[in-house]
Amino acid sequence: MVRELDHWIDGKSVPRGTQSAMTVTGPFDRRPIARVSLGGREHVDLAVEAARRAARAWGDRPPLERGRLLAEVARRLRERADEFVEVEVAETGKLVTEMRGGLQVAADYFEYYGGVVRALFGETINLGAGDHAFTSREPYGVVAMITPWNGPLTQAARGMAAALAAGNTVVIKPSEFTSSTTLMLARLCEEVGIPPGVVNVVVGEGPEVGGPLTEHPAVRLIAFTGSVVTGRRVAETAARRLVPAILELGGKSANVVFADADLDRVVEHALTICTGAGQQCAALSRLLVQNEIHDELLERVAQEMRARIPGDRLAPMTTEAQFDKVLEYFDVATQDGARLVAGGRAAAGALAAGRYVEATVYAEVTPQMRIFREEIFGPVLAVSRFATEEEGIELANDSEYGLVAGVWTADSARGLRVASRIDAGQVIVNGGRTGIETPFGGYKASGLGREKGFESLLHYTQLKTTVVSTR
Ligand code: TXE
Repeated sequence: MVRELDHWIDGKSVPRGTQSAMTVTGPFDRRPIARVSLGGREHVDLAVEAARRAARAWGDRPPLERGRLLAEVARRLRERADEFVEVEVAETGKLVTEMRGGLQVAADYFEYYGGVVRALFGETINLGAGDHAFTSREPYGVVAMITPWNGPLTQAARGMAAALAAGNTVVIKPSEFTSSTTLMLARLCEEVGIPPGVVNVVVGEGPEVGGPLTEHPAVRLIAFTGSVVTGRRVAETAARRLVPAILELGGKSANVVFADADLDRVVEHALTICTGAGQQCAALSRLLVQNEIHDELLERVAQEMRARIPGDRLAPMTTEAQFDKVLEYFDVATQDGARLVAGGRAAAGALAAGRYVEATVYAEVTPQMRIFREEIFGPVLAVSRFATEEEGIELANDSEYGLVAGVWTADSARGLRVASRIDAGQVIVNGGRTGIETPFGGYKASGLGREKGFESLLHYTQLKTTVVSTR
């Protein structure tokens, strides 16, 4: 079935009319799956205007009321899980099991922010008798959100839930390749009673929709998830307009494994590079291994990676451009002299109809090689070796990025010591579990600001200080 996707503005679907549309082909067999309206400035203007009109009333509602509506979004998302999962899998190529988990996470965001917004308080500041000073957290008004194609539903839910809980209204531009579940989510918000104009979706391509959206004078905050190149462009616009921007960009995250680590757990965790076929910003794509255990760990990881058969336990690349990009990196790795240990090719046979690549491992990867430095966004592990703790930390930090890092050691003092020295927004020691409660975001080129956790709610509000004379 080819889905027809139109904008959702002010509680209504905006028919395409004579407007042009783009055909999206699916990751499993490259057959057409959707026709997406190619929006432009006029749709952005309509959507932002609707969001601006809705902002005052929505921001004035008691947090309790907004929270209850968001909790209802969570409940209905779970109720309609199969439908959302099916559509998201068709567009992204994710494994059904992965997306079932993703659906729960999306619902959790609405539940969490719908509840925690009731604990969003200001402070009173003691200036002595005669003056009463207090702070309050106010919404910005219209928030622009731009999301990518690797986790369309969870990424939309993550920003929307926090922004809406805090009393903002939103205009979202999803990736042109994966717009369906964002549109479904916007309709669902309407169904539970969130007023028209509070959530708007404009579909289409980056420069034509994302550009005018970030430029729009009524947009007071921009939340962007995507590449560093586009993130920089968005940040430049935000700087010129003097509006804040939350940027969640890419990563080349290091997983640092010391000789005393529990290798069974390391192997299992290292395989998370295959989640979403490695198309995740948080992927631990550099495996840095202490010399003593290097050969053993490399062999064990490579063996498991070879067992990740594409189509069965490994998803395809979502877009054709991403498929081409990964294949290009296979050539780059060979030219740079990395040693191929597993994979390194597109999947052959019947799977060649889809955008499948093999789970891939390169060894003897050095900091001079491009696969050490550049985000591939595929199921590709770059393995390097180190001798001392100091060297491990240095290698981990030898990156333009700083989103996530892993540390594995039986020595908990060393775990904490190394975690404190690594330049990353989130460090996971011995496979510690993260949740929607744990703030997430980058150091260095991996971004600005934080998503998730209570911290995110603060980002979606601005602080006002009020001082009253009681003299
Ligand atoms: O990203 P873009 P692409 C990385 C990953 C991937 C690479 C390229 O390495 O291989 O980026 O992906 C919109 N103004 N990540 O090219 O272009 C676009 O329509 C405003 C990491 O797909 O950044 C989409 O909605 N918006 C990442 C969104 O930006 C513009 C997730 C992201 O697309 C725009 C995705 C413009 N001028 C890719 N141009 C992560 N952090 O998880 C495009 N867009």
